[in-house]
Amino acid sequence: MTTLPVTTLLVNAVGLTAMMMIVWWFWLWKPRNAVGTKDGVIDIRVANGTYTPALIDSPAGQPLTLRVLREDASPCAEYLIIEGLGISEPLPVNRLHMLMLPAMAAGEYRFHCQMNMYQGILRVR
Ligand SMILES: [Cu+2]
Repeated sequence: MTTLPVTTLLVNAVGLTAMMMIVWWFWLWKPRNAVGTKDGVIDIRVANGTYTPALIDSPAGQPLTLRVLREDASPCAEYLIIEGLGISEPLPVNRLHMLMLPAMAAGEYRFHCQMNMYQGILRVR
């Protein structure tokens, strides 16, 4: 019986951990701490790989204005895509960007960057 060198085991452990983190980030991650809209407006900050807030509650049948401030200049954060609404919006860097959404039917609308790194959920109910 041969014993694996410690370095091989270490490399495998690091690789496995990285894979688990990728799975968690892309498929298992769910935002917590929902933030409600105020008078049909919500401020969203785009920085450090996350939208803040990433979970937004908005009343059904009411238009919503997203006031988005993208602080992350990396191309990853360039587009804000909202599923189910057909929105793919380029975001300027360090400039407040208004995005008007029409009155929406109740449901969950995922939003994310074009690479799915930044993720969030808009809950309309
Ligand atoms: Cu991205």
